[in-house]
Amino acid sequence: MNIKTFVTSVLVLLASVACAQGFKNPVLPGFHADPSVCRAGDEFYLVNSTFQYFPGVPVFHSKDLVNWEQVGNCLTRPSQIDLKGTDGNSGIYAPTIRYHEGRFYMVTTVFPSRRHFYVWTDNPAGEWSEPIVIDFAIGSCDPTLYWDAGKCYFLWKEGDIKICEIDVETGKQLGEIHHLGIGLGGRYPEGPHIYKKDGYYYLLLAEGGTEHGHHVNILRSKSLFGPYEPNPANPILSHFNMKMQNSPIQGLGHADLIQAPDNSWWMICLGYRTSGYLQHVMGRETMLAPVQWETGGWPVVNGDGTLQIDMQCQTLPLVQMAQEPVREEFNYVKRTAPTDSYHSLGLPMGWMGLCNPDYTKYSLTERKGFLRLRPSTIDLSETASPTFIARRQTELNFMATALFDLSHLTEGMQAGITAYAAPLNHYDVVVERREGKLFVKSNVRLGQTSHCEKEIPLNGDKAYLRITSDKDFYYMQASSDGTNFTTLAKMEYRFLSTETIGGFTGVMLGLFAQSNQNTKDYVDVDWFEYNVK
Ligand code: 6LW
Repeated sequence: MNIKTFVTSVLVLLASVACAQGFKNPVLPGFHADPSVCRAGDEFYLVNSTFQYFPGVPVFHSKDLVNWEQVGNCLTRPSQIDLKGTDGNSGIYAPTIRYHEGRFYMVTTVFPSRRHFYVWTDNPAGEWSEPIVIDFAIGSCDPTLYWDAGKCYFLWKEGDIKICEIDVETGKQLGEIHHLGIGLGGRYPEGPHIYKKDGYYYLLLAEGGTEHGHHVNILRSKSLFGPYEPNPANPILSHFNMKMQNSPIQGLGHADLIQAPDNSWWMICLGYRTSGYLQHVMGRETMLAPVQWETGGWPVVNGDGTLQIDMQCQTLPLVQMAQEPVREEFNYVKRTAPTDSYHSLGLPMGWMGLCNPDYTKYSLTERKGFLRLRPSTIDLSETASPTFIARRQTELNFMATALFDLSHLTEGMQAGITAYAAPLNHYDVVVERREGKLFVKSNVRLGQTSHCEKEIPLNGDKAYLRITSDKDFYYMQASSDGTNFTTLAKMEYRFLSTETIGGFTGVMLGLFAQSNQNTKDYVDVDWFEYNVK
Protein backbone atom coordinates (compact mmCIF):
# COMPACT_ATOMS: atom_id res chain seq x y z
CA MET A 1 0.00 0.00 0.00
CA ASN A 2 1.58 3.31 -1.02
CA ILE A 3 1.82 6.19 1.42
CA LYS A 4 -1.01 8.16 -0.27
CA THR A 5 -3.46 5.28 0.04
CA PHE A 6 -2.39 4.68 3.63
CA VAL A 7 -2.88 8.34 4.62
CA THR A 8 -6.29 8.44 2.85
CA SER A 9 -7.39 5.29 4.66
CA VAL A 10 -6.35 6.73 8.02
CA LEU A 11 -8.18 9.98 7.31
CA VAL A 12 -11.36 8.13 6.29
CA LEU A 13 -11.12 6.02 9.44
CA LEU A 14 -10.67 9.11 11.61
CA ALA A 15 -13.56 10.85 9.88
CA SER A 16 -15.85 7.90 10.48
CA VAL A 17 -14.85 7.83 14.14
CA ALA A 18 -15.43 11.59 14.38
CA CYS A 19 -18.94 11.09 12.96
CA ALA A 20 -20.48 9.35 15.93
CA GLN A 21 -22.71 6.32 15.55
CA GLY A 22 -26.39 6.71 16.27
CA PHE A 23 -28.78 8.87 18.25
CA LYS A 24 -32.17 8.59 19.93
CA ASN A 25 -35.51 9.77 18.54
CA PRO A 26 -37.29 12.02 19.20
CA VAL A 27 -34.51 14.61 18.99
CA LEU A 28 -37.04 17.07 20.45
CA PRO A 29 -39.21 15.05 22.86
CA GLY A 30 -42.61 16.22 23.97
CA PHE A 31 -44.98 18.61 22.20
CA HIS A 32 -42.76 19.80 19.31
CA ALA A 33 -45.09 19.48 16.33
CA ASP A 34 -44.79 20.45 12.67
CA PRO A 35 -40.99 20.90 12.65
CA SER A 36 -39.20 22.93 9.97
CA VAL A 37 -35.43 23.33 9.65
CA CYS A 38 -32.95 25.54 7.82
CA ARG A 39 -29.17 25.93 7.72
CA ALA A 40 -27.20 29.14 8.10
CA GLY A 41 -23.54 28.49 7.34
CA ASP A 42 -22.70 25.31 9.24
CA GLU A 43 -25.45 25.67 11.85
CA PHE A 44 -29.08 24.56 11.92
CA TYR A 45 -32.22 26.29 13.17
CA LEU A 46 -35.59 24.60 13.76
CA VAL A 47 -39.08 25.81 14.66
CA ASN A 48 -42.29 24.12 15.85
CA SER A 49 -46.00 24.99 16.03
CA THR A 50 -47.45 26.17 19.34
CA PHE A 51 -51.22 26.73 18.83
CA GLN A 52 -52.70 28.48 21.89
CA TYR A 53 -49.40 28.70 23.78
CA PHE A 54 -47.36 31.90 24.11
CA PRO A 55 -44.63 32.80 23.29
CA GLY A 56 -45.23 31.27 19.89
CA VAL A 57 -42.92 29.24 17.64
CA PRO A 58 -39.79 28.25 19.62
CA VAL A 59 -36.44 28.59 17.81
CA PHE A 60 -33.92 25.79 18.34
CA HIS A 61 -30.23 25.82 17.36
CA SER A 62 -28.02 22.83 16.58
CA LYS A 63 -24.67 21.99 15.00
CA ASP A 64 -25.47 18.32 14.32
CA LEU A 65 -29.31 18.01 13.95
CA VAL A 66 -29.30 15.72 17.01
CA ASN A 67 -28.52 18.03 19.92
CA TRP A 68 -30.73 21.12 20.10
CA GLU A 69 -30.93 24.16 22.39
CA GLN A 70 -33.84 26.59 22.43
CA VAL A 71 -32.38 30.05 21.77
CA GLY A 72 -35.58 32.08 21.44
CA ASN A 73 -39.12 32.38 20.14
CA CYS A 74 -40.43 34.02 16.97
CA LEU A 75 -43.65 35.42 18.44
CA THR A 76 -42.89 37.14 21.76
CA ARG A 77 -45.04 40.28 21.64
CA PRO A 78 -48.83 40.70 21.72
CA SER A 79 -48.47 43.04 18.70
CA GLN A 80 -47.30 40.03 16.67
CA ILE A 81 -50.12 37.66 17.54
CA ASP A 82 -53.52 37.82 19.26
CA LEU A 83 -54.25 34.37 20.70
CA LYS A 84 -57.39 35.43 22.58
CA GLY A 85 -59.89 32.56 22.76
CA THR A 86 -57.58 30.00 21.13
CA ASP A 87 -57.19 26.38 22.22
CA GLY A 88 -55.49 23.20 21.01
CA ASN A 89 -57.39 23.39 17.72
CA SER A 90 -56.46 26.98 16.86
CA GLY A 91 -53.74 29.59 17.31
CA ILE A 92 -50.41 29.07 15.57
CA TYR A 93 -50.33 26.17 13.12
CA ALA A 94 -47.40 24.77 11.16
CA PRO A 95 -44.45 27.17 10.71
CA THR A 96 -41.62 27.11 8.16
CA ILE A 97 -38.20 28.60 8.80
CA ARG A 98 -35.93 29.61 5.90
CA TYR A 99 -32.61 31.48 5.66
CA HIS A 100 -31.92 33.70 2.65
CA GLU A 101 -29.11 36.18 2.11
CA GLY A 102 -28.36 36.63 5.81
CA ARG A 103 -31.96 36.90 7.00
CA PHE A 104 -34.19 34.33 8.73
CA TYR A 105 -37.87 34.12 7.83
CA MET A 106 -40.65 32.24 9.68
CA VAL A 107 -43.97 31.88 7.93
CA THR A 108 -47.09 30.40 9.53
CA THR A 109 -50.88 30.55 9.82
CA VAL A 110 -53.07 31.65 12.70
CA PHE A 111 -56.45 29.97 13.22
CA PRO A 112 -59.40 30.48 13.24
CA SER A 113 -58.82 33.44 10.85
CA ARG A 114 -56.49 31.24 8.73
CA ARG A 115 -54.38 34.32 8.01
CA HIS A 116 -50.90 33.55 6.73
CA PHE A 117 -48.08 35.84 7.84
CA TYR A 118 -44.32 35.86 8.24
CA VAL A 119 -41.77 37.51 10.49
CA TRP A 120 -38.06 37.94 9.91
CA THR A 121 -34.87 38.57 11.86
CA ASP A 122 -31.11 38.75 11.39
CA ASN A 123 -30.66 37.22 14.87
CA PRO A 124 -32.82 34.11 15.49
CA ALA A 125 -32.08 34.30 19.23
CA GLY A 126 -33.39 37.85 19.44
CA GLU A 127 -36.65 39.57 18.59
CA TRP A 128 -38.37 38.92 15.28
CA SER A 129 -40.14 41.55 13.16
CA GLU A 130 -43.74 42.60 13.20
CA PRO A 131 -45.85 40.32 10.99
CA ILE A 132 -45.99 40.77 7.22
CA VAL A 133 -49.46 39.52 6.34
CA ILE A 134 -50.20 37.62 3.13
CA ASP A 135 -53.39 39.38 2.03
CA PHE A 136 -54.10 37.52 -1.22
CA ALA A 137 -54.55 34.06 0.28
CA ILE A 138 -56.74 33.20 3.22
CA GLY A 139 -57.44 29.65 4.13
CA SER A 140 -56.00 26.33 5.04
CA CYS A 141 -52.47 26.18 6.36
CA ASP A 142 -48.84 25.11 6.11
CA PRO A 143 -47.24 27.96 4.18
CA THR A 144 -43.59 27.96 3.15
CA LEU A 145 -41.22 30.33 1.37
CA TYR A 146 -38.96 29.31 -1.50
CA TRP A 147 -36.34 31.32 -3.39
CA ASP A 148 -35.41 30.55 -7.00
CA ALA A 149 -33.41 32.62 -9.51
CA GLY A 150 -33.61 35.68 -7.25
CA LYS A 151 -37.37 35.48 -6.82
CA CYS A 152 -39.28 34.67 -3.63
CA TYR A 153 -42.28 32.33 -3.82
CA PHE A 154 -45.09 31.74 -1.33
CA LEU A 155 -46.32 28.13 -1.27
CA TRP A 156 -49.31 26.95 0.70
CA LYS A 157 -52.08 24.38 0.91
CA GLU A 158 -55.61 25.55 0.25
CA GLY A 159 -57.50 22.62 -1.14
CA ASP A 160 -54.64 21.96 -3.53
CA ILE A 161 -51.01 23.04 -3.27
CA LYS A 162 -50.57 26.58 -4.59
CA ILE A 163 -47.54 28.77 -5.34
CA CYS A 164 -46.99 32.32 -6.46
CA GLU A 165 -44.21 34.89 -6.50
CA ILE A 166 -44.29 37.59 -3.80
CA ASP A 167 -42.42 40.74 -2.92
CA VAL A 168 -40.74 39.47 0.27
CA GLU A 169 -40.43 43.04 1.58
CA THR A 170 -44.20 43.53 1.60
CA GLY A 171 -45.81 40.10 1.15
CA LYS A 172 -47.64 41.39 -1.91
CA GLN A 173 -48.49 38.98 -4.74
CA LEU A 174 -46.33 39.56 -7.82
CA GLY A 175 -47.23 36.72 -10.15
CA GLU A 176 -50.15 34.50 -10.95
CA ILE A 177 -51.12 31.66 -8.66
CA HIS A 178 -50.00 28.30 -10.00
CA HIS A 179 -51.59 25.00 -8.94
CA LEU A 180 -49.24 22.13 -8.10
CA GLY A 181 -51.86 19.45 -7.62
CA ILE A 182 -53.30 17.70 -4.58
CA GLY A 183 -50.62 15.11 -4.01
CA LEU A 184 -51.33 11.45 -4.58
CA GLY A 185 -54.88 11.23 -3.31
CA GLY A 186 -54.26 10.83 0.42
CA ARG A 187 -56.36 12.73 2.95
CA TYR A 188 -55.21 16.23 3.82
CA PRO A 189 -52.25 16.86 1.48
CA GLU A 190 -50.27 19.40 3.54
CA GLY A 191 -46.91 20.60 4.76
CA PRO A 192 -45.52 21.30 1.25
CA HIS A 193 -41.86 22.25 0.77
CA ILE A 194 -39.80 22.66 -2.43
CA TYR A 195 -36.11 21.80 -2.94
CA LYS A 196 -33.98 22.15 -6.09
CA LYS A 197 -31.46 19.39 -6.82
CA ASP A 198 -29.77 18.04 -9.94
CA GLY A 199 -31.94 20.21 -12.23
CA TYR A 200 -35.19 19.05 -10.64
CA TYR A 201 -37.66 20.87 -8.40
CA TYR A 202 -38.76 18.41 -5.70
CA LEU A 203 -42.12 18.87 -3.97
CA LEU A 204 -42.31 17.20 -0.56
CA LEU A 205 -45.68 16.87 1.14
CA ALA A 206 -47.48 15.01 3.88
CA GLU A 207 -50.72 13.13 3.28
CA GLY A 208 -53.08 10.95 5.30
CA GLY A 209 -53.81 13.38 8.11
CA THR A 210 -51.76 13.85 11.26
CA GLU A 211 -52.88 10.60 12.87
CA HIS A 212 -51.91 6.98 12.24
CA GLY A 213 -52.38 7.28 8.49
CA HIS A 214 -49.80 10.07 8.20
CA HIS A 215 -47.05 9.64 5.59
CA VAL A 216 -44.73 11.64 3.31
CA ASN A 217 -44.63 11.65 -0.49
CA ILE A 218 -42.31 13.38 -2.94
CA LEU A 219 -42.77 14.49 -6.55
CA ARG A 220 -40.50 16.31 -9.01
CA SER A 221 -40.55 18.46 -12.12
CA LYS A 222 -38.12 20.23 -14.43
CA SER A 223 -40.32 23.31 -14.01
CA LEU A 224 -41.13 25.05 -10.73
CA PHE A 225 -44.77 25.26 -11.76
CA GLY A 226 -44.93 21.59 -12.76
CA PRO A 227 -46.31 19.26 -13.84
CA TYR A 228 -44.90 17.22 -10.97
CA GLU A 229 -44.36 13.49 -11.38
CA PRO A 230 -44.59 11.24 -8.28
CA ASN A 231 -41.77 9.09 -7.02
CA PRO A 232 -42.66 5.51 -7.95
CA ALA A 233 -41.46 4.47 -4.49
CA ASN A 234 -43.80 6.75 -2.53
CA PRO A 235 -44.39 7.06 0.37
CA ILE A 236 -40.78 7.85 1.29
CA LEU A 237 -41.69 7.96 4.98
CA SER A 238 -44.49 5.98 6.61
CA HIS A 239 -45.30 3.78 9.57
CA PHE A 240 -48.80 3.20 8.23
CA ASN A 241 -47.99 -0.32 7.11
CA MET A 242 -47.86 -3.87 8.41
CA LYS A 243 -44.10 -3.76 9.00
CA MET A 244 -44.39 -0.82 11.43
CA GLN A 245 -47.82 -1.51 12.91
CA ASN A 246 -46.29 -2.34 16.28
CA SER A 247 -43.68 0.42 16.29
CA PRO A 248 -43.78 2.62 19.43
CA ILE A 249 -43.52 5.57 17.03
CA GLN A 250 -46.54 6.31 14.86
CA GLY A 251 -48.01 9.14 12.80
CA LEU A 252 -44.81 10.04 10.91
CA GLY A 253 -45.34 12.99 8.61
CA HIS A 254 -44.99 16.74 8.16
CA ALA A 255 -41.33 16.60 7.14
CA ASP A 256 -38.61 18.95 5.99
CA LEU A 257 -35.35 18.04 4.21
CA ILE A 258 -31.97 19.63 4.90
CA GLN A 259 -28.48 19.24 3.44
CA ALA A 260 -25.62 19.32 5.93
CA PRO A 261 -22.26 21.02 5.37
CA ASP A 262 -20.76 17.60 4.46
CA ASN A 263 -23.40 17.32 1.68
CA SER A 264 -25.28 14.56 3.53
CA TRP A 265 -29.07 14.86 3.51
CA TRP A 266 -31.38 14.55 6.52
CA MET A 267 -35.11 14.63 7.21
CA ILE A 268 -36.82 16.02 10.27
CA CYS A 269 -40.47 15.14 10.75
CA LEU A 270 -43.14 14.73 13.37
CA GLY A 271 -44.23 11.50 14.98
CA TYR A 272 -45.65 10.42 18.31
CA ARG A 273 -44.76 7.74 20.85
CA THR A 274 -47.83 5.77 21.77
CA SER A 275 -48.85 4.83 25.30
CA GLY A 276 -51.26 1.96 25.43
CA TYR A 277 -53.14 1.05 22.31
CA LEU A 278 -52.80 3.78 19.67
CA GLN A 279 -52.92 6.67 22.14
CA HIS A 280 -50.46 9.41 22.86
CA VAL A 281 -50.29 12.13 25.52
CA MET A 282 -47.04 13.98 24.77
CA GLY A 283 -48.21 15.43 21.47
CA ARG A 284 -46.38 15.15 18.19
CA GLU A 285 -42.61 15.15 18.66
CA THR A 286 -39.70 16.05 16.36
CA MET A 287 -37.85 13.08 14.85
CA LEU A 288 -34.70 12.84 12.68
CA ALA A 289 -33.65 10.38 9.97
CA PRO A 290 -30.74 10.15 7.51
CA VAL A 291 -31.55 10.40 3.81
CA GLN A 292 -29.68 8.78 0.93
CA TRP A 293 -30.15 10.99 -2.15
CA GLU A 294 -28.11 9.96 -5.18
CA THR A 295 -27.50 12.44 -8.02
CA GLY A 296 -30.58 12.53 -10.28
CA GLY A 297 -32.33 9.99 -8.09
CA TRP A 298 -35.11 10.02 -5.50
CA PRO A 299 -34.42 10.50 -1.79
CA VAL A 300 -34.52 7.35 0.37
CA VAL A 301 -35.21 7.92 4.07
CA ASN A 302 -33.22 5.73 6.48
CA GLY A 303 -33.01 2.92 3.94
CA ASP A 304 -36.69 1.92 4.01
CA GLY A 305 -38.82 4.96 4.92
CA THR A 306 -39.12 4.11 8.60
CA LEU A 307 -37.31 5.27 11.73
CA GLN A 308 -36.63 3.96 15.19
CA ILE A 309 -36.16 5.29 18.72
CA ASP A 310 -32.58 3.92 18.71
CA MET A 311 -31.15 5.08 15.38
CA GLN A 312 -28.06 3.16 14.34
CA CYS A 313 -26.52 5.37 11.68
CA GLN A 314 -23.56 7.63 11.10
CA THR A 315 -24.30 11.11 12.39
CA LEU A 316 -22.67 14.46 11.84
CA PRO A 317 -19.93 15.17 14.40
CA LEU A 318 -21.97 15.47 17.59
CA VAL A 319 -21.82 18.77 19.48
CA GLN A 320 -23.51 18.86 22.90
CA MET A 321 -25.74 21.86 23.64
CA ALA A 322 -26.68 23.41 26.98
CA GLN A 323 -29.21 21.10 28.61
CA GLU A 324 -32.13 22.26 30.76
CA PRO A 325 -31.39 21.78 34.48
CA VAL A 326 -33.19 19.00 36.35
CA ARG A 327 -34.10 21.58 38.95
CA GLU A 328 -35.29 24.95 37.61
CA GLU A 329 -34.38 27.50 40.30
CA PHE A 330 -36.26 30.38 38.66
CA ASN A 331 -33.35 32.77 38.55
CA TYR A 332 -34.03 35.76 36.33
CA VAL A 333 -32.41 35.44 32.88
CA LYS A 334 -31.50 38.87 31.49
CA ARG A 335 -32.20 39.22 27.75
CA THR A 336 -32.11 42.14 25.36
CA ALA A 337 -35.83 42.56 24.76
CA PRO A 338 -38.46 45.33 24.83
CA THR A 339 -40.78 45.41 27.83
CA ASP A 340 -43.69 44.08 25.76
CA SER A 341 -41.67 40.99 24.87
CA TYR A 342 -42.22 37.80 26.85
CA HIS A 343 -38.42 37.50 26.84
CA SER A 344 -38.28 40.53 29.17
CA LEU A 345 -39.79 38.41 31.97
CA GLY A 346 -36.50 36.54 32.18
CA LEU A 347 -38.21 33.15 32.37
CA PRO A 348 -36.29 30.06 31.24
CA MET A 349 -36.78 29.02 27.62
CA GLY A 350 -39.42 26.35 27.09
CA TRP A 351 -41.90 27.70 29.63
CA MET A 352 -45.12 28.95 28.04
CA GLY A 353 -48.43 30.49 29.05
CA LEU A 354 -51.87 30.28 27.48
CA CYS A 355 -53.19 32.74 24.90
CA ASN A 356 -51.67 36.17 25.62
CA PRO A 357 -50.50 36.02 29.26
CA ASP A 358 -50.81 39.03 31.59
CA TYR A 359 -47.13 39.68 32.32
CA THR A 360 -47.99 41.35 35.66
CA LYS A 361 -48.99 37.93 37.02
CA TYR A 362 -45.43 36.58 36.79
CA SER A 363 -42.25 37.86 38.43
CA LEU A 364 -38.74 36.53 38.84
CA THR A 365 -37.49 39.81 40.31
CA GLU A 366 -39.80 40.56 43.26
CA ARG A 367 -38.12 37.74 45.20
CA LYS A 368 -34.74 36.61 43.89
CA GLY A 369 -34.67 32.94 43.02
CA PHE A 370 -38.44 32.55 43.24
CA LEU A 371 -41.23 32.59 40.63
CA ARG A 372 -43.96 34.80 42.03
CA LEU A 373 -47.43 33.94 40.73
CA ARG A 374 -50.16 36.52 41.19
CA PRO A 375 -53.55 34.81 40.84
CA SER A 376 -56.04 35.77 38.18
CA THR A 377 -59.78 35.26 38.49
CA ILE A 378 -59.57 33.16 35.30
CA ASP A 379 -59.85 29.46 36.01
CA LEU A 380 -57.66 26.76 34.41
CA SER A 381 -60.80 25.34 32.84
CA GLU A 382 -61.52 28.47 30.83
CA THR A 383 -60.31 28.98 27.26
CA ALA A 384 -58.45 32.12 28.21
CA SER A 385 -55.22 33.18 29.92
CA PRO A 386 -55.20 32.07 33.57
CA THR A 387 -52.10 32.57 35.71
CA PHE A 388 -50.44 29.44 34.37
CA ILE A 389 -46.95 28.69 33.16
CA ALA A 390 -45.84 25.29 31.97
CA ARG A 391 -43.16 23.18 30.29
CA ARG A 392 -43.60 20.14 28.09
CA GLN A 393 -43.92 16.58 29.37
CA THR A 394 -41.13 14.84 27.46
CA GLU A 395 -41.25 11.23 28.66
CA LEU A 396 -43.98 8.79 29.66
CA ASN A 397 -42.27 8.08 32.97
CA PHE A 398 -41.41 11.28 34.83
CA MET A 399 -41.61 12.98 38.22
CA ALA A 400 -42.40 16.70 38.46
CA THR A 401 -42.13 18.34 41.88
CA ALA A 402 -42.43 21.99 42.88
CA LEU A 403 -41.79 23.66 46.25
CA PHE A 404 -44.39 26.32 47.07
CA ASP A 405 -44.16 29.06 49.72
CA LEU A 406 -47.81 29.58 50.68
CA SER A 407 -47.36 32.20 53.36
CA HIS A 408 -49.17 34.75 51.15
CA LEU A 409 -51.88 32.41 49.86
CA THR A 410 -55.11 33.71 51.38
CA GLU A 411 -58.74 32.59 51.59
CA GLY A 412 -60.37 32.33 48.18
CA MET A 413 -57.10 31.61 46.41
CA GLN A 414 -55.99 28.29 44.88
CA ALA A 415 -52.57 27.37 43.51
CA GLY A 416 -50.76 24.24 42.48
CA ILE A 417 -49.25 22.00 39.86
CA THR A 418 -51.07 20.47 36.91
CA ALA A 419 -50.73 17.95 34.10
CA TYR A 420 -52.59 20.06 31.57
CA ALA A 421 -53.85 18.81 28.20
CA ALA A 422 -56.74 21.20 27.60
CA PRO A 423 -59.08 23.49 29.58
CA LEU A 424 -61.43 20.59 30.31
CA ASN A 425 -58.75 17.90 30.57
CA HIS A 426 -56.20 18.28 33.37
CA TYR A 427 -55.09 16.62 36.60
CA ASP A 428 -54.16 19.04 39.39
CA VAL A 429 -52.67 19.14 42.90
CA VAL A 430 -54.33 22.16 44.50
CA VAL A 431 -53.63 24.03 47.75
CA GLU A 432 -56.09 26.39 49.43
CA ARG A 433 -56.60 28.02 52.77
CA ARG A 434 -59.81 27.70 54.86
CA GLU A 435 -60.34 29.15 58.31
CA GLY A 436 -56.65 29.92 58.47
CA LYS A 437 -55.56 26.35 57.74
CA LEU A 438 -53.87 25.07 54.59
CA PHE A 439 -55.19 22.01 52.77
CA VAL A 440 -54.01 20.16 49.66
CA LYS A 441 -56.23 18.09 47.39
CA SER A 442 -56.37 16.38 44.03
CA ASN A 443 -58.57 17.78 41.30
CA VAL A 444 -59.42 15.81 38.16
CA ARG A 445 -61.09 17.82 35.40
CA LEU A 446 -62.55 15.71 32.60
CA GLY A 447 -65.06 17.43 30.38
CA GLN A 448 -68.04 18.57 32.45
CA THR A 449 -66.79 16.71 35.55
CA SER A 450 -64.47 17.93 38.31
CA HIS A 451 -63.59 15.43 41.00
CA CYS A 452 -61.61 15.65 44.24
CA GLU A 453 -60.47 12.20 45.34
CA LYS A 454 -58.69 13.14 48.57
CA GLU A 455 -57.78 16.20 50.65
CA ILE A 456 -55.29 16.38 53.54
CA PRO A 457 -54.17 19.20 55.84
CA LEU A 458 -50.74 20.74 55.38
CA ASN A 459 -48.34 21.49 58.23
CA GLY A 460 -46.71 24.90 57.92
CA ASP A 461 -46.62 27.33 54.98
CA LYS A 462 -44.52 25.22 52.61
CA ALA A 463 -45.74 22.43 50.36
CA TYR A 464 -44.04 20.04 47.97
CA LEU A 465 -46.54 19.34 45.17
CA ARG A 466 -45.84 16.48 42.76
CA ILE A 467 -47.22 14.86 39.65
CA THR A 468 -45.54 11.63 38.71
CA SER A 469 -46.39 8.85 36.31
CA ASP A 470 -45.88 5.32 35.12
CA LYS A 471 -46.82 4.09 31.67
CA ASP A 472 -50.54 4.00 32.43
CA PHE A 473 -51.29 6.48 35.20
CA TYR A 474 -50.59 9.98 36.47
CA TYR A 475 -50.26 10.23 40.28
CA MET A 476 -51.14 13.44 42.17
CA GLN A 477 -49.07 13.70 45.37
CA ALA A 478 -48.19 16.20 48.11
CA SER A 479 -45.87 16.53 51.11
CA SER A 480 -45.22 19.01 53.90
CA ASP A 481 -41.61 17.91 54.36
CA GLY A 482 -40.45 16.88 50.89
CA THR A 483 -39.84 13.32 52.04
CA ASN A 484 -43.17 11.77 52.97
CA PHE A 485 -45.54 12.13 50.00
CA THR A 486 -49.23 11.25 50.13
CA THR A 487 -50.88 10.06 46.91
CA LEU A 488 -54.09 12.04 46.61
CA ALA A 489 -55.28 10.38 43.40
CA LYS A 490 -54.19 8.44 40.36
CA MET A 491 -55.79 8.78 36.95
CA GLU A 492 -55.44 7.03 33.61
CA TYR A 493 -53.14 8.47 30.98
CA ARG A 494 -55.62 7.86 28.25
CA PHE A 495 -58.07 10.58 29.37
CA LEU A 496 -55.40 13.19 28.55
CA SER A 497 -54.46 11.63 25.21
CA THR A 498 -54.87 13.42 21.91
CA GLU A 499 -57.13 10.59 20.77
CA THR A 500 -59.47 11.38 23.70
CA ILE A 501 -59.48 15.18 23.62
CA GLY A 502 -58.53 15.98 20.01
CA GLY A 503 -56.47 19.01 19.12
CA PHE A 504 -52.84 19.25 18.13
CA THR A 505 -50.91 19.79 21.37
CA GLY A 506 -49.50 17.59 24.14
CA VAL A 507 -49.54 17.46 27.95
CA MET A 508 -47.84 20.39 29.65
CA LEU A 509 -46.66 20.30 33.28
CA GLY A 510 -47.60 23.62 34.78
CA LEU A 511 -47.85 25.87 37.81
CA PHE A 512 -50.95 27.95 38.39
CA ALA A 513 -52.61 30.41 40.77
CA GLN A 514 -56.25 31.44 40.77
CA SER A 515 -58.52 33.53 42.99
CA ASN A 516 -62.27 34.09 43.17
CA GLN A 517 -61.63 37.82 43.65
CA ASN A 518 -59.00 40.37 42.74
CA THR A 519 -56.24 40.26 45.33
CA LYS A 520 -52.73 41.57 45.92
CA ASP A 521 -51.74 38.24 47.44
CA TYR A 522 -49.58 35.69 45.68
CA VAL A 523 -47.66 32.42 45.92
CA ASP A 524 -43.91 31.97 45.45
CA VAL A 525 -42.43 28.88 43.80
CA ASP A 526 -38.91 28.17 44.97
CA TRP A 527 -38.05 25.54 42.36
CA PHE A 528 -39.49 23.07 39.88
CA GLU A 529 -37.78 19.70 39.49
CA TYR A 530 -38.39 17.47 36.48
CA ASN A 531 -36.89 14.00 36.48
CA VAL A 532 -37.38 11.42 33.76
CA LYS A 533 -37.21 7.81 34.90
C1 6LW B 1 -50.67 21.17 10.38
C2 6LW B 1 -50.59 20.09 9.38
C3 6LW B 1 -50.37 18.97 10.31
O1 6LW B 1 -51.10 22.38 9.87
O2 6LW B 1 -51.17 19.15 11.38
O3 6LW B 1 -49.26 17.04 10.90
C4 6LW B 1 -51.64 20.51 11.33
N1 6LW B 1 -49.49 18.08 10.12
O4 6LW B 1 -49.57 20.19 8.45
C5 6LW B 1 -51.61 21.09 12.69
O5 6LW B 1 -50.41 20.70 13.33
